[in-house]
Amino acid sequence: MKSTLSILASLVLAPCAFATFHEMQIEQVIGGIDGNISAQAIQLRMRVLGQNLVSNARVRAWDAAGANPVLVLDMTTNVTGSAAGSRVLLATAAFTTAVQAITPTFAPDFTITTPIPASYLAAGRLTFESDTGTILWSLAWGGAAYAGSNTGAITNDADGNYGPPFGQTLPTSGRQGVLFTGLARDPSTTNAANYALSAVPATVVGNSGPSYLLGTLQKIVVEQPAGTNLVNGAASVAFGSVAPGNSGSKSFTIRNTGNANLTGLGITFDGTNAADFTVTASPTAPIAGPNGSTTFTVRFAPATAGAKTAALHIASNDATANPFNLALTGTGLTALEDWRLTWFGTTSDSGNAADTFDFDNDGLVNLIEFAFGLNPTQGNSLALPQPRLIAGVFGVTFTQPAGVSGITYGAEWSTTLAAASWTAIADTGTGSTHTFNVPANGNPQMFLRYALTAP
Ligand SMILES: [Ca+2]
Ligand SMILES: [Ca+2]
Ligand SMILES: [Ca+2]
Ligand SMILES: [Ca+2]
Repeated sequence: MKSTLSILASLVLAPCAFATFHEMQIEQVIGGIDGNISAQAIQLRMRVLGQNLVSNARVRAWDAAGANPVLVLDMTTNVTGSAAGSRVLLATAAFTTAVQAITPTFAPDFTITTPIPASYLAAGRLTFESDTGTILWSLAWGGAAYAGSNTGAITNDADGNYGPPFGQTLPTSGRQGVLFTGLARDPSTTNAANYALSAVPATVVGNSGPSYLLGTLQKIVVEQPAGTNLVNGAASVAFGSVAPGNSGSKSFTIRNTGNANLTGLGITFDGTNAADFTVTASPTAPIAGPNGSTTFTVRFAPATAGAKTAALHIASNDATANPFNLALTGTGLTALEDWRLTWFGTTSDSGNAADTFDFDNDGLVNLIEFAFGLNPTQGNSLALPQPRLIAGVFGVTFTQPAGVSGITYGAEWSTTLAAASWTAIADTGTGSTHTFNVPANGNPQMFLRYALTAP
């Protein structure tokens, strides 16, 4: 008789190899979505196999004093998945609607009809219990603001005390929850040590297995100008024409339309003329979602004249657009093109702006007007440096005007003006000073003409 009793006792105390519901964690609690506190979810997780008989269990919520329990849900059916680590997902209809907006196939295992009361969200407690009131897991939150009991059975916590509570309130304003950080098999030690805020967006899992995101992942959108979306890998941003020594800048907006933070921003350039483009105002990360934004500025300062191209790459943690790639174009103007643009509204060597055209009929073609810093729209031929005879030397000395470049100054002399009589004179000036001198050799008359070349 004595030996029979001892066999019965060992059967009761041994770990349950048959189906039950006791070894269960409250893995995650979400108190609301985007401030909607009617959108709540509670995710349970089986510590060992065979904990699927949850019809024998219920979940209750308690206020900050550990009083006024509310029956959140009394499960009256079981779930089928019974492997270790299987989840049981309880969610309100509003929560289901919110997740279905992202993933239409989402459905929880049980629908909560009595959410955790609003006044319990700052500090309170949730208990996973048997239908007869044995507390099998406890999660209290609110830190010192929760003043109630933390005790329960020793089934899942060696000392039967789940306190101290998790240190923060239940998150309700975003898309995250309070999450058990241990493994499925792990017991409770304390709520303060075992729980943390989940990633954003949170992931929920039901008994059938699939994971559902409680929102969208970070998503980079790049705008230029603000409000105009650029297509990754296809968009090209034109910086236009920039005069020598000048620069042009454009501001870009980076927006995050996902729920998770956009981080890891980095901007690089490559391509033929990458050195002509620089970031002068950097973006600020992380960019909170949805619809957080930052800006950065790119400066185009061409070192030389001509068409310029480069590629801009924006690195981020966006899994589908990393890096985000844009083409950049611009044109570096020559001093002469910039001068044409100033006086004639065009950069091209044609029409009124043609190098060989004398727009103001003062005898000086446009190229001469440019080379000597004259006004091409106003007669001023006498402003041209005039040759002089000094101590038997005929010639001219002048300083090249500031801002004039790309011109090779030359001069020729003649005593007759006859076409074949012109002789080139060497430029003996230095730097921006040009000197063209030729011995007079007693000639009764001498003429000097300028011979300029431009690229
Ligand atoms: Ca029940
Ligand atoms: Ca404990
Ligand atoms: Ca002229
Ligand atoms: Ca003129």
